Amino acid sequence: MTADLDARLGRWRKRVERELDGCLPPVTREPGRLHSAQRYSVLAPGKRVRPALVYATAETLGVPLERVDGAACAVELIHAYSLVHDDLPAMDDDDLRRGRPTCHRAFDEATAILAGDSLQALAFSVLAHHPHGPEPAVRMQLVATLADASGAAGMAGGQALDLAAEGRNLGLADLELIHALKTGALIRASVRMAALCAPGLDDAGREALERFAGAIGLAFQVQDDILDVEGDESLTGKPVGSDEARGLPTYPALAGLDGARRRVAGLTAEATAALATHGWEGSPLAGLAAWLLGRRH
Ligand code: GRG
Repeated sequence: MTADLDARLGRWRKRVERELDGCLPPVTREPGRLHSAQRYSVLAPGKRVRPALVYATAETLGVPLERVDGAACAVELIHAYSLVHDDLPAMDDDDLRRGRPTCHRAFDEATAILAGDSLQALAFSVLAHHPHGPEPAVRMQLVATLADASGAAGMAGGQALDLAAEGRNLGLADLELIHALKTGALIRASVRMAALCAPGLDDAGREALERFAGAIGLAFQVQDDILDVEGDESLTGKPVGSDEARGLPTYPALAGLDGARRRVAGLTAEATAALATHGWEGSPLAGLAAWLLGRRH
C-alpha cells in the first residue's frame, strides 16, 4: 500500500469513527444495556471498507466530506447490524467477531437482536437528520438507495438465499447472485450514495461508477472466499477453511482457487476500465479498489 493511501485510509477511518461515536446514544442514557451493545458492536475494530468507499468516491468527485458523513455512518451502521444478526444462533452461531466475543455472547441474545434492529433504524435516522447532509430531495434518494440495498432485494435477500443454499449444489451464476446481493449491494450503495451527493455528475459518470462498484462488490466477496482458503488466520480472524467446512457455497469450491483468482483479476480489470472512461484511474477510488482487492484480511 502506498503511504498516501495508507494515510487516507487512516483519516477516513478516524473520521467515520468520530461520526459514529457522535450519533450512537450514550451508555448513561436508558436503556443503557442496549446502548452499550450498540456501541460495543459498531465501535469494535473493523476495516470501515464501506465508509472508505463513500469518502473515496466523494474525494474523486470533489464532494466535501461533511456532505457525505451521514451516508458513511449510515452504511457502516447497516453493516454492523448485519454482522450482529449474522452471528446469532439462528444464523451462523459465531462466538467471535472482529477479534472479540460476538454481541450475543458479550450481552445476551435478546439484546443482540434489539441492538441489530436499533442500529438499522439509526442508520436511516442519521441519513434524515445529519446536520451537514445534502438537501431534502437528495436525502430521500439516499434513504431509498440504502433501504433497497439492505432489504429483501439486497443484503437481507442475499442472506436468505445463502442460508437456503447451505449444503446444496450451486452453480457459479447462483453463487454470484448471492454474493452480489449479500455483500455487493452495500458496496454498490456506498459508491452510489456518494455519487448522489455530487450535483454536477452526469449520467455517463454515474453509469461508470455503477459498473465500477458492481465489479468491486463481487470481487470483494470472491477475494473473501479466497482468503477463507489461503488466508492467514491471525489476519482474517477466522479459521482457514471455515466456510467450506460449514457447507457454505464458496467461489474456490466451485471454480477452483485459480478460477477464483482469475475472476478477481477480471473484475479488477473491469473496475479499472470503468474508472478510466472518466480519467479517474489515478483517483482515491482507484487506489482504494486496488488495496481492497489485494488485501490479506
Ligand atoms: C443478517 C440481514 C443479515 C445479513 C448478513 C454481511 C452479512 C449478511 C453477513 C456477514 C457474514 C459475511 C462473512 C459476509 C460476507 C461479507 C463480508 C466479507 C463481511 C465482512 O465485512 P468486512 O470484511 O468486515 O468489511 P469488518 O469487520 O472489517 O467490518
